[in-house]
Amino acid sequence: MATGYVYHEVFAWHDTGTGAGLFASDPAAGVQPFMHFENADTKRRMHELIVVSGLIDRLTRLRPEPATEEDLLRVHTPGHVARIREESADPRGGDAGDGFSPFGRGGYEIAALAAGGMIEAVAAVVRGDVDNAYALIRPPGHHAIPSTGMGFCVFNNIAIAARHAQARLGVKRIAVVDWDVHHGNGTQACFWDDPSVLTISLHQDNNFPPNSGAIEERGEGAGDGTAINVPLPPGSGHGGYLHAFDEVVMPALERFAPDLILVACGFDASALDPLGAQILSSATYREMTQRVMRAAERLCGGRVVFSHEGGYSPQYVPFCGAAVIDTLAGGPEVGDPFLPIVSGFGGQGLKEQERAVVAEAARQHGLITEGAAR
Ligand code: 3YP
Ligand code: ZN
Repeated sequence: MATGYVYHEVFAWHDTGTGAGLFASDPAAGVQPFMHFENADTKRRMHELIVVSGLIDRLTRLRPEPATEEDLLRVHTPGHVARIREESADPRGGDAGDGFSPFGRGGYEIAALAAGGMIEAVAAVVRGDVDNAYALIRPPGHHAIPSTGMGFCVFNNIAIAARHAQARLGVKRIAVVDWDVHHGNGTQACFWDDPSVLTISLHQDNNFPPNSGAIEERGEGAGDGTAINVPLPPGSGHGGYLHAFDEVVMPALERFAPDLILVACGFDASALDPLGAQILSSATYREMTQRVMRAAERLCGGRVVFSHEGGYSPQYVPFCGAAVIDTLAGGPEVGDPFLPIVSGFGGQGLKEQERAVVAEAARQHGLITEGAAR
């Protein structure tokens, strides 16, 4: 049992500036400078916990190489890649595309290294060097569409790694499970009409992007039915998310029969996150990881690769992230001091409105399970 791990210190040098969370400061409008939500702290602190807890000694360290232009262009338009490269050369930096995804000078190289980190994690698993892998990369990727970045994402790391795997590593069918609290719109768009890639997004109903990720979004043409969306109501917890796994994610994976599973692993559905309104604990992330591993073992020789996405609690992301990687590496060995508090929050049980959304998503995709039939 070997688990690959990608991290590079330069990921913390991706400079999102001193805005007020989302916006540039603007004293005249009363907007004080502070830190961008997507600053280095959550990821750097997660890496430090992985080292200090000793979890690092159970992992196989993988070295990221920058994604090549050829890799980027399998997913993104030449215009997008060129614009990011040009703005990245400007000492003032630029923006990934929507005005609240700033990057500093050299942002192109760091974003290319993030995508390349995910490529290396996938390649190590496909080569059989490791059984599974976690890419702790920054900037994130799941909102980036072919023509632009958005939502703090510059390049779509998962889509780039998936296309690399298909073009270079002989992988055919790929399933993406996205449990970031925001809709995985970019990944969905990259494979919208492509039946070789299944995208499943569990997200908070209509959070970000606006009006994105409805149950009715299901892919088109040859890809009809290969995009699955489960927009869970705010306040969803342990019971709601695991129910979505049992009734939608697991049967959908089983039916699709992928050769490789990728996870868009955000931690912004945690109870302590400033950008989400869900209440997950590290125990939920542990159990979702176990379920994905079980599906991968049944369907594709255990081949599963995690790509870090959002998650904005500097205190809690490290423990949720360590729980996922610990599980991939055969744990439980790493603890979570927040768990007694967070797992005791009201609303962790499955609620009727969550059951209804999950049932509707399962119905939309013809996924009838024992649980639903009861
Ligand atoms: C982008 C702008 C407002 C919410 C924000 C979401 C970024 C994220 O974590 N996406 O997964
Ligand atoms: Zn997110």
